[in-house]
Amino acid sequence: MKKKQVSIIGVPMDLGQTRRGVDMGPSAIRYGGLYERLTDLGYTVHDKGDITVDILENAEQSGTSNLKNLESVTEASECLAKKIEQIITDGHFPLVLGGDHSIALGTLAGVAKKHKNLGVIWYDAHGDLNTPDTSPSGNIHGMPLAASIGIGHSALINIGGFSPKVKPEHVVIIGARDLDAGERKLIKEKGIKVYTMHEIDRLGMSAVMRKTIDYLRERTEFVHLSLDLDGLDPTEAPGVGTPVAGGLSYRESHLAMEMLEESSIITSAEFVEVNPILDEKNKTGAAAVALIASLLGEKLL
Ligand code: 6HN
Ligand code: MN
Ligand code: MN
Ligand code: MN
Repeated sequence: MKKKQVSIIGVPMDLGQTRRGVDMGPSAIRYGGLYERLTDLGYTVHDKGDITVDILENAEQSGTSNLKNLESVTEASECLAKKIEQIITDGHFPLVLGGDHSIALGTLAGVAKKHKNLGVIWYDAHGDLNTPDTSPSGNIHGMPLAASIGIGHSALINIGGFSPKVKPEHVVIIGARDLDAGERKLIKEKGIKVYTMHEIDRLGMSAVMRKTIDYLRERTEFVHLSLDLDGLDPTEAPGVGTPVAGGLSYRESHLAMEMLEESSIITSAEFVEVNPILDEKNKTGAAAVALIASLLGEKLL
């Protein structure tokens, strides 16, 4: 039997927001023992290293929009998209390590180029559905999901040379608890499925994941998981730049990964927003590793 192949790619990106240190996220996840954890599961692991991202000191500021570091983010996204495309062409599972959530622009461009009829699970405290007009911050990490459904700044929408990457009705957001006014409006207008913390508390994570899996199975052929560590509660994942209280527990997140693994629907994944400067002894990096291992088949027994 052919061994399962995973290709890892790190994106040391901190230009989509303003808390420095998240560019060290890929290293923190690697130091958490990712390679060994995956080889122990029987995977052949190809760590492709990190893509090159401008440092803040050298990032160009064109001043033509309110988006911070737009040129540098766009450039890194184009580069990431090409790498992801190649990984999928090679028949490997793409696993992207962030880096702030703006990197999803590039990941989804690469994935969507190869995988038509794509679904997306956005596991996050936030919707990341802002546009230049609705963003309270000008931070691009609050915009990648909007751009991926085709809404927002043209430079972000057109990464990879096509738009949209995913249809709004093929997106499921899980864990939301901090949505800006413009994001709420967009969710209603576009009919995006959202399981906020309210629904998760009422229904339980098991039911939410069952519904999510059924929903995407009926509508899509491939599913990308974009997991922002701030979806977890800050007590269990303190190393994130935009923490929001009242989040998903480590146990709920673990169950979610196990259910996704059992369902076999996930065809690519990214784990983002790990900021080791804000972390406590790499707790968040270690949580990311454990969740990745569960997603890729690690069992308790
Ligand atoms: N993230 N909604 C806020 C903004 O600035 O647009 C926060 C975004 C956080 C984004 O955590 O990936
Ligand atoms: Mn996010
Ligand atoms: Mn977030
Ligand atoms: Mn907010």
